[in-house]
Amino acid sequence: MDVIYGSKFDQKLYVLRGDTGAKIWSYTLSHQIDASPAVADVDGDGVMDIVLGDKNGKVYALSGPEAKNKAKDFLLNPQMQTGSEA
Ligand SMILES: [Ca+2]
Repeated sequence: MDVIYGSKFDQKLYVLRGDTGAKIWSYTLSHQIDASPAVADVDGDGVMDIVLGDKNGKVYALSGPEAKNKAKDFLLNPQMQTGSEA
């Protein structure tokens, strides 16, 4: 089993090999991660995805092993956004 965790310190989500602890991939969010990531197949393509939110109110849905190419983000509540991104 692999390990998924979000770091408050460098704003990154990490996916690590469960047997060795080696990094498989990471993804940098625009703000601090302030909640545990959830795993589910949200787009129904048969590949598990990772869903997590950042401190600025953005929710990210990252597609399994190709997260860097398929990363999508959207605002859960635009009124919570305080940064310059829109
Ligand atoms: Ca999927």
